[in-house]
Amino acid sequence: MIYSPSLMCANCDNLKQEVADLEAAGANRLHLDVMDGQYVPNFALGLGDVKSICRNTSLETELHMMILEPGRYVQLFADAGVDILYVHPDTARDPMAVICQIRDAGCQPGIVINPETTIESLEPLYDLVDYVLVMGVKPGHAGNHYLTHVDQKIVKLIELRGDRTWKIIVDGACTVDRMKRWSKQGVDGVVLGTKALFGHEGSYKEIMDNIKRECGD
Ligand code: S6P
Ligand code: MG
Repeated sequence: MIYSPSLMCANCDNLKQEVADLEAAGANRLHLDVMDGQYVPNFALGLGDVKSICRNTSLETELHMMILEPGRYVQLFADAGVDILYVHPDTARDPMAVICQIRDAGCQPGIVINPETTIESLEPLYDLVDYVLVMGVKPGHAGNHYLTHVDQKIVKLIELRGDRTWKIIVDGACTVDRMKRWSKQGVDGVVLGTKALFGHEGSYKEIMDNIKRECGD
């Protein structure tokens, strides 16, 4: 499993130390949420945070763009040092062009499936990307409640993928119980937020060790 802690849930007073602690705890990559206050009613990490995190980690970084017309900012994030860029197809006039832009900028592209978006409607895009990020919650905030119909979508998406090579990552309300199930079903990675990692008793290392014991390494 790829375990990707969401830095919007970390202690923003001390991001550099948080990054070091998450690395030492065994995180596989770092998840960076960027919001524009329009596509979703919130703001999360800023460009300065993104640059600082990329500068201070040896882990891969994945940036989740919750912004309208994200094509305008692909190069900016690539220059900031981000490795993977996720686009919500409904934010772009031409999502395929944004995916190509991401590759041309030297990053790996991913698309995001919102809870209300059907798996079938994105079929033309799957084989163009390296990652498919399935939202388990309405995007915009950490701590949102899990939408149970997503369970079925995950199973369906794994089935539809067959032996194709893009990876499936789940973002939002990833609890230990759900991660354990998804891992057995064939999900490749999860975003760790407030449900499993941040704000819990114990060090990041202790919590991550337990997650890996329960859900697989
Ligand atoms: C939500 C964002 C996510 C959250 C993360 C929070 O819009 O895309 O990446 O930061 O999922 O996790 P949790 O466990 O608090 O729901
Ligand atoms: Mg996210």
